Parts: sequence; C-alpha cells; structure tokens
Amino acid sequence: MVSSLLQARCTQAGLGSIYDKVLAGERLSTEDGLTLYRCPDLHAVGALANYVREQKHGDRTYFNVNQHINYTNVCNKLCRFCSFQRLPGQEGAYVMRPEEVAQKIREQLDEPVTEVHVVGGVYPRLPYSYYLDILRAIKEVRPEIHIKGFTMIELMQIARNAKKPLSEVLPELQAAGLDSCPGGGAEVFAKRVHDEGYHLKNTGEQWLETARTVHRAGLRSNCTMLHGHIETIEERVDHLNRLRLLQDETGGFQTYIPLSFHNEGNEWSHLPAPTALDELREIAVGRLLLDNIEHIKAYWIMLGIPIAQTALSFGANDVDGTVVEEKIYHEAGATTPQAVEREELIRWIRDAGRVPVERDTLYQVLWTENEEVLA
Ligand code: V47
Repeated sequence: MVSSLLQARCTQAGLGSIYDKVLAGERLSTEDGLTLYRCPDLHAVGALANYVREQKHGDRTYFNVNQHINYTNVCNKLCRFCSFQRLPGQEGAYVMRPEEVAQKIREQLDEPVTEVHVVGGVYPRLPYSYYLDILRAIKEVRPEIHIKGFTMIELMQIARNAKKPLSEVLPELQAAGLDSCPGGGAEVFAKRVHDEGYHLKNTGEQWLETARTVHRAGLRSNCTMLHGHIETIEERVDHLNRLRLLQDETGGFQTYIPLSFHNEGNEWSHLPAPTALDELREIAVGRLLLDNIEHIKAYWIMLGIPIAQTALSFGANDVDGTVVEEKIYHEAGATTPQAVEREELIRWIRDAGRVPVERDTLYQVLWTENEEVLA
C-alpha cells in the first residue's frame, strides 16, 4: 500500500502515532502493543505489518523441505492444552528406538529434505545417551541434514539426565549432530497462565534462561507464543516484550511463530479456539512488536492453507516446510494434511502473490525461480 494511503488508513483506525513510529523505525511500546490488539480495524493493523514485511523482505516467502520426528509422546508435564502427551504404559504411548528414528530418515532419502525437526515429550527415564544416540543415528543415515532439535524444556531435562550444566551438555549434543533448536514450549510466560495451565513445566524465566544458554553456545533457535486460550492481551504483550529483550541481548532467535491453540482432545477442550481473524492479528502484532526478529512464520499445518496464504499479507514471510508427518496439531484437531509436496507449497506461495524462496534452516537461499527478488 502506498504510504499516504496507509497513513490515512492507520490514522482513521486510531493507529496514527504507531504508524509514525513504524515509519521512523522506532520501537513500539507496551501501550502500542495493547492498542494493536484492541484496534477494531484488523486490516489497518495487517496493512501496517505488511508494510514492515515488504520493507524487510519484499515479496520473498521462505519455505524449506523438512521432516518431523516426534521420538516419544510420553511426557510427565501434563500441560492442559496438550493432546499429544501420554503417560508411561498408557494406550498409544510410544518411544522410538534410535534405529526407528534412523528408519524414518531412510524413508525420505529420495526426497530433497534439508532439515529434520526433532521434538518429543519429557520422559525422565530416557538416559542422556538416548538423545546422543538419536542425533548420531540421524546423521549416520543423512550426514548433511540439519537437525533442528529439542525445545528448551527437553534441553532442561536432558541436562538433568546428564547430571551436568546445560552449557557443558550443548557442545556434546552439537558434536553428536544437533545444529539448532525449535521454538516450542514457550507457551505464555506469565506466571498466572503458567500456574493454571502447565504448572509442572518450566517457568517463563527458565525458558528464557535456557534460550540464553543455547544462544551463547552458538546455536540459533526459534521462538513461539501459544495464544488463544486463557491468556489476556496484557500477558501476550508481556511475552513478546520478553522475547524482544532477550533478542536484544543475544540476537539468537531466527523466527517467531505464533501458535494458535487447538482445542480437541485436551483439558481445555471447553475453551473456544481462536478464529482466523485472531490468528491473522497475532501474525501482524508479532511482526510489529518484534522489530529485532527477522522472520515471522505462518505455520501452514496449524493455520490451514488459505489462512497461511492470507498471513503472507499480514506480516509473515515464511510458511515452514513440507513437514512430513506432523503429530502434535493433528492430535489436537488440525484438519490440514500431515505433509505437502514441495511443488504444491511453491504453488500456494505463488497463488498468494508472493515469490517462493527455498531456504535451509539458517535461511541460506537454496532455490528461487526469480533471482531478482534476492537483490
Ligand atoms: O511446544 C501443543 C504447541 C508446540 C497444542 O521452531 C499446541 O520452527 C496449539 O513449537 N494447540 C510444538 N499448540 C510446535 C512448535 C513448532 C512448530 C513448527 C515449527 C517450529 C519451529 C516449532 O505446539 C508445543 C506447544 O507450544 N502446542 N499442543 C495445541 N493443542
């Protein structure tokens, strides 16, 4: 949108001073964040976020060819929003042996997969050696693959099992094959939400401290916020502020992914799930408040394809990847496919009026049909 039109739209929507700050490259405040959440004109919020997206990335929209491995669903954290977890011995509980993990990688050898996303439940009976073994098993089958593995909560448990500080464990995980970390498990940092929804899990402070240690070890990671359940907009802005502060300090976050609550098969099934409009607003607010995080991901598995496409005009510049066998959202009621072909992903991005760019996990460009967009 031409900036005078955008200015008029924002002024009309009560976002005049936020528009001025965004154009001047000034950081938005907590109050600005609340204004963006309260603004009835979602399209004005989205247009402003789209302006920032296009300033930073033009039409470029990143995707990768990736595979998910959820090595266990056994978990002792009993998070009320989670549909994936099982207790030991419960029907459907599983732990994959390292050979089974290797087999999953082997099954995709004919595909141009560049990343494997490895996460699981927190199961304290798994010895430290198990985690090293699954990393090694993956790299043995596909040495060049990038392993994006273990959320902050898994890393805390791995260090506990290793009986060593995380700063000593990380180099060993890296030597076994770990290349970066995903952004899950952050939920909402506020203590009230933590205590009501996931009191056995790491606190917000512990998640942030673990991410700090990960970044200091030279690993990049992503970050998330699980929105649309019992949290307030004040608690969302607080969460985003805390991510922004840590990013100022470490610069280690690559991508922010707002995760929208899915309400099937968990203890919060009575709560209404967020609407498409809530999801688009979350993408836009993330883009506007997180001025120091380069990439905003519209995770298509969670949003569905039409909303992910729309999100590409509300601030998002990444759609995640081909995925291959997503479990966490499908247990919670997602109706999207569990995987998509690379060509189809490219077509969706094109159909949304953007230019597809295949990346590796660290955003090195691997392919694009239009080199001009990279200039
Ligand atoms: O940690 C669990 C969330 C996360 C539900 O880093 C739920 O590139 C909604 O973090 N409704 C896992 N959310 C997914 C995740 C992720 C996904 C894609 C890419 C990346 C990345 C990270 O999903 C969990 C939790 O925060 N979650 N249950 C649910 N019912």
